[in-house]
Parts: sequence; structure tokens; C-alpha cells
Amino acid sequence: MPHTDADGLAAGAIALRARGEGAEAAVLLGRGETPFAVEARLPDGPLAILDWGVRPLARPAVLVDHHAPEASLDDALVVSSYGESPEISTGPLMRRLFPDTPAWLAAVGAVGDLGDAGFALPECEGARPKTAIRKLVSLVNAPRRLPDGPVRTALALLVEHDDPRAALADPRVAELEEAKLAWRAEFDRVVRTAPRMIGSSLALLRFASPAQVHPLVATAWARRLAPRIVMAANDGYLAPGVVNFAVRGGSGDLRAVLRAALRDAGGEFAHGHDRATGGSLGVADFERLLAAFA
Ligand SMILES: [Mn+2]
Repeated sequence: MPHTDADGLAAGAIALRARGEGAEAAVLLGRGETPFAVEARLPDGPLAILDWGVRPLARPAVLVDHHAPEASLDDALVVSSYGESPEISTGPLMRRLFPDTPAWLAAVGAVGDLGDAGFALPECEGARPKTAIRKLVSLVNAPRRLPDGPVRTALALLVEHDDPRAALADPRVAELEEAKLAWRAEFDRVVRTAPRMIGSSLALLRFASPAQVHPLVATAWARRLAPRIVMAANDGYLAPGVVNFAVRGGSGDLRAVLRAALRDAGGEFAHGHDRATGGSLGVADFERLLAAFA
């Protein structure tokens, strides 16, 4: 059960290769789903949960991850690189566990999460050609950002090819290119949203898009609106009446800032990284969150 960004899919591809299985054997969760939700539709038996974070889970599992652990698990084996310096994302961490993995596959995960710094990790040493790896990262990252995007196709390319150039030459890349273009069009549309100041510390960009554009919109504005916290809120992403939002910029632990602003929020709220977090809330709770900054 890999997360569906480039790091998660690279980690999933490493596991599937080690098991001699194809992309069809992976459990790919849909938008708004996590392995930790009580209502999650999960298969029976032990799970390998890759790049999803470490949160309370009441079933046997192996978790491989690099986010700050939010629970210690009794029934699970947890392999975490959290706290290592330099940061090791899940793809390269998986290569530590499966050293026969080609370096370029670990690099797809590392570059997906860490940018070009990922190439410098020992687990990615010798990963070439860098240009092809960067291109592959941007392509396999695109499908999860669209409703019903071709995530499994992206995973298949990583499982089935032994070289990044061969993966890019696969005709199924056209599906990923199409996803990337569709996503880009949505991003270009909503990134022009005018920010609204909430109190002195928060800048809000609020829009509606079916695409997962809000994290990159928040990142795009964070520098320009410094030192404010930037929140990009998407009313069109999950369901009517649910606001999905990404938080970047500001300073310190943004998860702590959110939790202090809305103490009783549960579910998908203030997880992720200290400098990159967000969540989803019903509109009424979201308005309460904003009011705490006003
Ligand atoms: Mn990751």
C-alpha cells in the first residue's frame, strides 16, 4: 500500500519488484482515504504501508516511512528514517532494505520529495541520467493530483522498466503527459487567486478545483507573502462542504500552529511535516479555524 506521490510509488515499485509482483498487486487508495482511517476499505491480512506516515493502526503491518511518527505501534513493524540528516525519504529507505534495487528507482523517490538534493543521498549514488529521472518524477507525480488519474499506470512504469529512459519510452507515458497538462491548466488558473489577509499572520487563497493544486499554490505564494503563513484552500477537491487546505510559509512548526488554532479537530488535520501541512475540514470548522487567526 504505497502513498501515490513519486516517493510512495517508487517505494511501492521496490516492494513489488522484490516480491515478483506487478502494479496490479498494489493497494492504491483514493482521494481523501488513508490507511489509518477506521472506515478505510482495506484488504485482509498484514499490510505493507509505505510513505503514509506512522499513526495509530489496529492491525498487523509493516510501515516504512520518513514522516514524524505520531504513534508507537504494538502490532506493526516500523522502519522510519525520521530525524536522520540528511533527510532520507521512503524510496531511498526502501533501497536500504532491498539493496538489489536499481539506484535510479530510489532516486525517483528521493528527488520527488527532496528535489535535486535527493541525488546526493548514498542510496541514490550513481543514479543516471539525472534529466530522465527528473522528467519521470514530474510524470509519475501528476496522476494523483487529478480525480481518477492514472496512478496505477505510473506505478507500472516504475515496476516494469530497468532504466529511466526505457520507462520514458513506454507508450503509456502519454497518459501521464495528459494528466500533467490537465493539472498544469488547473494550477495556472487558480494560482492567480488574490490572497486575502486574515489578521496579521495568515494569508488565505481560496478557490475551487477538482485537481490537487492547493499544496503547490501555497508553496508558490509562500515566499512572496513572507513572513506570513500561507493557506491555499480548495473547496472543489473532496466533496461539497469539505475544504481541503495546504499550509506553507510562516515560521516554526505549522502543525502546532494549526492545532493551537483548532484544538478539537480530528481526522485529516495538521499531519505531514512541520513546514508543510494542511488538512480537510467541514466548512463550519474551517471558518472556526480562520476565525482563530483574525
Ligand atoms: Mn515521502
